[in-house]
Amino acid sequence: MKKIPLSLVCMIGLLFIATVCPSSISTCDCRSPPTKGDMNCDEVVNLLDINPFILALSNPTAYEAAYPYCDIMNADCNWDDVVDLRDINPFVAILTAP
Ligand SMILES: [Ca+2]
Ligand SMILES: [Ca+2]
Repeated sequence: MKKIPLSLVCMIGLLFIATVCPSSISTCDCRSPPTKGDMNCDEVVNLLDINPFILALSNPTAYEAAYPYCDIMNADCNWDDVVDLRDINPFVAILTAP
């Protein structure tokens, strides 16, 4: 995935957790851009994402309470705009990708 410079993303107001944006830019409102499978928003997909992924599928409200700065749509690993059981296999594929 192509990375967009943080300063650009902040300027167009799309993004990011406010604390990572330069203080001179006030339009950040901000969630991290989607990284499919990154369910705890640490910008990597690894074993630590399994439990939050399961939580997102089984109890979206609890997921959003536990990870308020994460986008639950990171669990939409098959890109069909729905978080459901069909995302499990693509999630596993992302998790196990070299
Ligand atoms: Ca993660
Ligand atoms: Ca999906």
